[in-house]
Amino acid sequence: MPRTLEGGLDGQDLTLAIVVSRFNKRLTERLLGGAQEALAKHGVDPERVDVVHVPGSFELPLTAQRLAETGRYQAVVCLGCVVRGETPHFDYVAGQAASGIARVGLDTRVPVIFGVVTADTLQQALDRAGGREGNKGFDAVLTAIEMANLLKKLDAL
Ligand code: INI
Repeated sequence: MPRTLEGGLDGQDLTLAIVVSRFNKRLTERLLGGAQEALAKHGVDPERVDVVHVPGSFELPLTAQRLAETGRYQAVVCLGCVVRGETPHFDYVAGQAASGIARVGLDTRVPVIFGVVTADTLQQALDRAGGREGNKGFDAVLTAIEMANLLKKLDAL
């Protein structure tokens, strides 16, 4: 029988960081609210969570890198919102945020979670930030918990 390895969603004993962008604050506040809901639902001690605010999504990777390098956190969650209709910078900001976040995870070996809403319209963004399509901040925290637990197991192999 092959063995199966999975992280699970028990957040006890995890220390996490959340980096949240202030750009599109109306939306990112909702993502942060969803993230906090998921932390509480899955037993993460609020005393073991640090929330760091940055100006925009472009600043998420560098900040996540510094946090991951401390060795203090089992995962870092990045929250932001980039709306295509609102900015000619969309491809630069969203692309750099996505590739930077992926690189920081690989370079530091700490799960760095992409909780950035990239949407074509404001309505689409609202739908994904606590509207009819759920809350990407909530989902990002679930991913962080699962990956932190999974990597703990892989470290013990
Ligand atoms: N930052 C975002 O998080 N979302 C955006 O939609 C956005 N727009 O529209 O440009 C945005 N720009 C700011 C950027 O993230 C940086 O803070 C800025 O360029 C300074 O480095």
